Amino acid sequence: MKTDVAIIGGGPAGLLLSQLLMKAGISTVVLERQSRDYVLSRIRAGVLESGTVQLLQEAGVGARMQAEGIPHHGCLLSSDDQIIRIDFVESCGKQVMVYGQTEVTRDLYTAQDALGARILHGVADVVLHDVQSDAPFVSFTHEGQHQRLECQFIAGCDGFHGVSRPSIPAEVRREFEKVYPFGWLGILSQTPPAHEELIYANHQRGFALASMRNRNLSRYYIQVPLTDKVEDWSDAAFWDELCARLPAEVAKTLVRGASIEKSIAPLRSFVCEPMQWGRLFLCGDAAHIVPPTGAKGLNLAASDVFYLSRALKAQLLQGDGAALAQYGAEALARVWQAMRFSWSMTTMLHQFPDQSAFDLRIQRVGLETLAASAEARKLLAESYCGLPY
Ligand code: FAS
Ligand code: PHB
Repeated sequence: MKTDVAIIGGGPAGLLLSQLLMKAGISTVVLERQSRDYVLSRIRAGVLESGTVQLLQEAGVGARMQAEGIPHHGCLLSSDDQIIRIDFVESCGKQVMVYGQTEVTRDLYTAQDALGARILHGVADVVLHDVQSDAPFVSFTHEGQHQRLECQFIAGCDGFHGVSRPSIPAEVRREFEKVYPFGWLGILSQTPPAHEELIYANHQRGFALASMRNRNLSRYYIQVPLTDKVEDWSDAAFWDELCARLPAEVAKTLVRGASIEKSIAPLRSFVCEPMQWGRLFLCGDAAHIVPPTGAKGLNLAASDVFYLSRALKAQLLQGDGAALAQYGAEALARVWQAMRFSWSMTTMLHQFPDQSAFDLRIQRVGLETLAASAEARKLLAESYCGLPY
């Protein structure tokens, strides 16, 4: 089997990269460990930056997003019953799109099928070979057959637990990590959202987030200790705790309902440098992880894909390798900005087990500064809506 670009991972990063490259006449093969149904069953991100929206439209997968997505011009931060609105349009002239990652992935699969993309599901034993040479290849098993995929370049889009990042030798990699001492318990319910905009709630009982997927599908999260298990939380207990943390005026009209999905996600900040090694290029969660407090995970995958697709097109269509040589440095500059923003939102809004009175006072001053300063709200809005590519 031969292709121009072998893509490991059929999540949003791998699929979007394949879509953009194929539309430019570059051949790809996507190797995905899970079934398509499994990939589409994962409930993850909910907010798209304007850059991500534009890239999806460039890829030809913007129609349903524009029809069913919900443009948001602001979000709320609350502390007990104090509410601060971040007006995106007034602060930075931008907006975000509320449209679930599951739907983005579904649209990408549909578009890839229409292009006749080669996406192999259920692959196993993926190994990257000779990535430092000019003839790398990937070996794997698929439907019981051992396969060899020869290619010019390999894109590692296989997420945090994939095989691509470890294919860069440990002595070459520099990894930066911060693990947070709590997780997010999230539920999906077929109920109208608690508010028309997202609410990020700082409360002495812990962080909470009121989000949504559409006007009758709500997504809620509460901070929980790492020792908690999903089975520890009945729906009733979740709703009670969520309402205890949201502003009273929101809690009293919040519509409860049965959870149709319930899961706990750990929170970490992680960056791997470099993001490229020889003819291997890491993209998305394979290279970095952010706590979801800043809604950056999926959006960073999109900006990586923007840089990598542009560089691969220059190399493969014009023989110009300059951008490809700079891919990792260019992507990392934006990754670290988003890393800092996600860390700052997480430390400002969560309760930490070992926090001191000083820490609590700093949190309070951070929120008071946002309430008092249009400049502070502008800085937050610019990062939340997405810094330029
Ligand atoms: P993905 O992990 O989505 O995709 C990688 C793909 O590679 C997977 O389909 C996997 O099956 C496949 N794969 C792995 N190993 C392989 C191998 N050896 N061979 C072949 N295939 C392999 N971001 C937000 O912005 N907001 C959120 O609220 C949010 N919530 C999240 C909740 C959870 C539980 C998780 C895990 C992440 C969340 N994220 C959130 C981040 C998430 O949206 C990621 O940023 C996004 O999925 C990144 O996309 P990819 O880089 O494509 O990685
Ligand atoms: C979500 O809707 O899942 C979501 C939205 C914003 C975040 C995190 C998660 O910051």
